[in-house]
Amino acid sequence: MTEIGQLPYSSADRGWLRYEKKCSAPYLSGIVYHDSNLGEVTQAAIRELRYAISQMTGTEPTLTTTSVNSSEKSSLHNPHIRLALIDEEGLPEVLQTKLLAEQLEEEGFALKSFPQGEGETVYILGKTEKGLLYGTFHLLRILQTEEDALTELDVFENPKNRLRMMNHWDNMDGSIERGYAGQSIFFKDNRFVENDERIRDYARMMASLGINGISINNVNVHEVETRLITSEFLPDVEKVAAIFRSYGITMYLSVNYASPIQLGGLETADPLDTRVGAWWKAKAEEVYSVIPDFGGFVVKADSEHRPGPFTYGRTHAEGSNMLAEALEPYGGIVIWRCFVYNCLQDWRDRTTDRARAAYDHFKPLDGQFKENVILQIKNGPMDFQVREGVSPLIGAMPHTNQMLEFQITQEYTGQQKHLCYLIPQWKEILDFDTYAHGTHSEIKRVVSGELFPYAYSGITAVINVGDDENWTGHTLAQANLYGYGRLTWNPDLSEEQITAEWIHQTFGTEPDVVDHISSMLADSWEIYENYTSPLGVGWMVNPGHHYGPNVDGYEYSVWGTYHFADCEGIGVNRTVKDGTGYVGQYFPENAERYESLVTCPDKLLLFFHHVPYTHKLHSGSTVIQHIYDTHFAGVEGVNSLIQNWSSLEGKIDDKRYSGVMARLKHQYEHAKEWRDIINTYFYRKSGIADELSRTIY
Ligand code: GCV
Repeated sequence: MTEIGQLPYSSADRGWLRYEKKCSAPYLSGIVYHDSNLGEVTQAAIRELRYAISQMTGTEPTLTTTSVNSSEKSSLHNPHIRLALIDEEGLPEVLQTKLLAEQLEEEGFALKSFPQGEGETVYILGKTEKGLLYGTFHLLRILQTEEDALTELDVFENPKNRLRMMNHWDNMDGSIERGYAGQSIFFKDNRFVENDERIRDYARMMASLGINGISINNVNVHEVETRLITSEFLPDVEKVAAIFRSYGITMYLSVNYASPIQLGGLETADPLDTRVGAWWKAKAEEVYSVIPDFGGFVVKADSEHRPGPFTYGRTHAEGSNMLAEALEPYGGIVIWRCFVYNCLQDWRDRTTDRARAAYDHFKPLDGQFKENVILQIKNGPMDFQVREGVSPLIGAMPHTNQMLEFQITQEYTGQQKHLCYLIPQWKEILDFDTYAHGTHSEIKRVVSGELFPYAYSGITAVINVGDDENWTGHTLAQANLYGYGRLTWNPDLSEEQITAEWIHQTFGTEPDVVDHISSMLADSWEIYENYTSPLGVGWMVNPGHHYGPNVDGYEYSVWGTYHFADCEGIGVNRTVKDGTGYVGQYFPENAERYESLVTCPDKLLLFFHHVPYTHKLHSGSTVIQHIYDTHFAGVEGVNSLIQNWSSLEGKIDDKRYSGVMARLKHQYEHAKEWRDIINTYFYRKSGIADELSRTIY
């Protein structure tokens, strides 16, 4: 029998794969599989099942193949878990249904239970080995989360998104751009790490959520990372790719658009120069000779000083198509980021607007991209703010593949020192109706490829993981990673379900623990927004590292601000009537709503309008009073997070309890600093006193 191998790999925190809830269903005593399915992905599934069952029951399950000799056959008559492909010989007739054959997709799975011996046998069914892996993790999730899910299992799931990816911003020196949880798990001292145990654990965690693609290096590709696609590093990339491959995850790399110059000795990277195209074709051949199932390239071009086709007067369609041609023979794709803007633009000229940039650059190119190019679009037009409008580019290009980019790493949302649960934000974005094709043109339907017949589409995110023992710095920030993965599989899952699943698997099912952590997570985005970022104004952070309050902290020059506050008022006028015109990039239903002060939601008021401090909100409060009130409320909110968490002392292991508590205490002090700096600034700017006469300076 093939050696399946043992878990766990590393000594890091087990995240949501702890399997601490005890279970005793008879079928947990054995695992049965068919020899011919035993590829490495099925082995990963069996390894996980065996480990999880030992944790849950205290006993190792037996492993049996369906081709066993007669002496071992008896175990096939007892209840067990059986992994089976739907076209496998010997599958009970009742499972050979039309539904399964026709509706189960490549990565989908079904879980079915049938009476057998003194209990029930559970079938994990897939069309492919990946289906078996995802079905396995789903079964384990059910066992860890639901009270009485041990009998009559009848589950059928296909993923809603084809691409379910992670983007790392890891540098080969070991640092992580916008990383808040230690150093890279892939790189150290400009080489790959030698010990790959963390990578293996990470691959398991990601596969448990259905993630199927990873790009391991920063989109800002420096000199050393440019060499990842050379013989110097490709064998190492393949070693890591092999780990992910065994968990059904495909490897991608971020590449430097100027590679033909830096690596190839050409004097140009002009996409229309035949030497450049030929160089990339040869490079693709080399990459695929080492990594035959390589996914493709992620590209940040013409953005924040990165090279790109603009240097040669070429469009982004011309730039990306040239790369796509090189990858096409191997089935590879180009993931082309739309975060393209002029970071040195002069903000004193109030008709230019960074928010317009992605749409202005890309919308006119709709239909000009090759089929294996996908545009990767950040959820908002600015940059992962606490709150901003949704990118109007999403849904605006029916003839061009699109995917959505979220940021799990908390660059602007407290850097994993503050608690900020992002699932509610992402749900709002995914559920946002673009009206791109009538009503019900939600973002989730655009990026799942339901709305327009995209060849490729999906969701990706900048990951919040590093080599900290608990992966994410703040233990509760693991919930963002978990929830992100679950939403990429099924964006219709509710916030409540995701939260409950994560807590049950991570902290157990005791009602007190579940209630307190649920409410902490549910409240945390609003609390953070309250003391940092009123009414969609965003970005009042220190330039560079983006942590802590700095109301006028404009990134690229001394004279800019992101909010245009003066003694009369605040906010960016993005209207069509007399502003930057950005509002006009939305489909009419949304454009009309945002254009008018009467219908623009309070939460985005200052993102779309410049108004006097005395402007009355729909809530009845004035802008200035809202700023004061929310900043006081925000600090109170952090206090309530601390009270909630304190009540769990003794119910959570000391290590995780005290780690979280230390972060909450820091958050409380920092929230006070935010409150005082912002309130003082706006009191001085406006000269209007707080109606409640609280101390604000
Ligand atoms: C990787 C923001 C971040 C940068 C990041 C960039 C991007 O500007 O601050 O660190 O660079 O977004 O998404 O490319």
